[in-house]
Amino acid sequence: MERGTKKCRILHVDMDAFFASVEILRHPELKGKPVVIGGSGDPTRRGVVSTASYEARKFGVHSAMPLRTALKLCPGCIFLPVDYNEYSRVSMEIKKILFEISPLMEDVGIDEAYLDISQRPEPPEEVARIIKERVLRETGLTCSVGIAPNKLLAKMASDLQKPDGLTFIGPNDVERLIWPLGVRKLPGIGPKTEAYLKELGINTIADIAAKGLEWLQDKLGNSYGLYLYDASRGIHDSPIITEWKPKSISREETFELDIADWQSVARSLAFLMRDVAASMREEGYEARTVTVKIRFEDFNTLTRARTLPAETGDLEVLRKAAFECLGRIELKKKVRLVGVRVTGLKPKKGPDGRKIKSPCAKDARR
Ligand code: TTP
Ligand code: MG
Repeated sequence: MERGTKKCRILHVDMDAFFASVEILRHPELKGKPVVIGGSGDPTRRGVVSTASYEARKFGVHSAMPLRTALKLCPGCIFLPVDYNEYSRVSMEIKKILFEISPLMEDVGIDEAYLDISQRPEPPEEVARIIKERVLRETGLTCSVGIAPNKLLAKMASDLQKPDGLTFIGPNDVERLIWPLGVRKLPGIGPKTEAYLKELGINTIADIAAKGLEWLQDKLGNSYGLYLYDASRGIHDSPIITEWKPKSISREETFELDIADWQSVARSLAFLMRDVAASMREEGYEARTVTVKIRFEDFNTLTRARTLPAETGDLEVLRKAAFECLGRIELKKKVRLVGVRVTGLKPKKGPDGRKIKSPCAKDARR
């Protein structure tokens, strides 16, 4: 391994079973028990698993699974509702510690971040120990750390020995540590690409690396093919982006019972739009495009978007655009879910040209 060499300067931190661990902190009696966080916390109702403690994962429970399936797999699991405010608060504490370790920090989600640690005087392994120790002491939570020459390998490294892991991947470790993994472990490969690759006889990252660039580009397009060609060799050069800018802000609501009347759909949309506009204000953004999503009882899903002449944070303008989108969707079946998303975000600037951000701005994930 390339421990301690100058090449390993990117560190990725990912909290272990984040939402569940935060809940266990404030309900210590749940420690060591199978805990599932999702929706309203009632597994007989609709909703999906946000995350599960490692004890619950042994029963096959995982993120994005319907709560009802989780209940079937693990009737003894303890189900709790999502308390996003509390997780955001803890997330900010963690990011503060990481930022103190290195201001070259890229905040990529509620429970993860990249740090460029090349300016630190200590060897990388020591920096990782300091981080793990401070995060545990100051928040009571464990995290997993990956250290590598680039962001791609650092992220894969942090995932290799969860929970409470510390893993190095040097350029010479790719064949041994990365190639045997299933293709889904490569960031950027989702379930659809995984299924497609499987049809092509590609199951592991080594299988990708065995293909030529032309073959990959032919099957998967020029830029994605090139990404996979490089990534399967551990080659990746995207820089640390220190100013975090969300690509979108969205909210959605799944109804307890499918609804048939336009009024209820419209009411939900108005609420969701108001929430999105409040987040935009908190985060200090204006948006150009509003997209409305409607999922019907048969899971058929339609989206309609409206791009405005200029970025705005004005709730009335945003709401009007959202309703215009809704008007373009024929509600001939019962509705299961309503969602709204704003994209084309631009920082809102004050008269002094600086970004306006509410002091209580929250960290937003998906
Ligand atoms: P992850 O880091 O993917 O998962 P985790 O921290 O729960 O577990 P691990 O130890 O494997 O890292 O996501 C961080 C949080 O984001 C997670 O606690 C809950 C939330 N989340 C969702 O709400 N839905 C999802 O589908 C996923 C993957 C995560
Ligand atoms: Mg995590």
